[in-house]
Amino acid sequence: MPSERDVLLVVDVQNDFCPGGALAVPDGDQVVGAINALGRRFAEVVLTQDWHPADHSSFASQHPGRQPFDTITLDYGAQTVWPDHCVQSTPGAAFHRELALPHAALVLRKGFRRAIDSYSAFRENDQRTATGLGAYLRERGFARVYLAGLATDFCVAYSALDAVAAGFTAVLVEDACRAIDLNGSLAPAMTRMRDAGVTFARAADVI
Ligand code: VGL
Ligand code: ZN
Repeated sequence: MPSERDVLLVVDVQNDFCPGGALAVPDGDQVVGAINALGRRFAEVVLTQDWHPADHSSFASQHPGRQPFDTITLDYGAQTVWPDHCVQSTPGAAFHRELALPHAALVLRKGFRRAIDSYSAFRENDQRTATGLGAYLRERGFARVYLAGLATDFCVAYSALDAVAAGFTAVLVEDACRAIDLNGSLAPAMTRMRDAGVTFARAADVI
């Protein structure tokens, strides 16, 4: 059972990552039921919301000759380019309509700087620009972060790794996440998390 030092971090459960969305994660909408059930067990819930300007540098459309899912080099290094997704204030950027976490105290938007993508809820892809979430959670007295949402191998994995790097215990609720699995990206993401000390749980074990 979660304690008062535990927080549930719900990553990017937005229309564009669900079936029919611009960057649909296979079965992405299937996480909603488990996340709602988890949410009822946590006094503290934080949501992240991928939130890009229309000309965001992670969009393939901004790089002539590039296709979605290509890898390009930006100032800070390699960056996968994606279909345009989660554009600020569009329906695709809205949370899935059945997500029911009314008590969530913080919605953390990320990826709003044109030149820097942000998979992680803690730190942007330049690996320097902090989002402030680590300081927020520490000041609020949390020690352990449970993670759920989309996508396991991108925003969830980067968030879990950075949670550990920031000194938190991180627990990935595996069946409350779904992966993009781009060119087999899920397996190495799971290995990196395990090696970093992220632990894995099933929603039924937490609920
Ligand atoms: C994500 C790719 C681009 C994610 C966000 O939420 O995992 N992936 N933007
Ligand atoms: Zn994005």
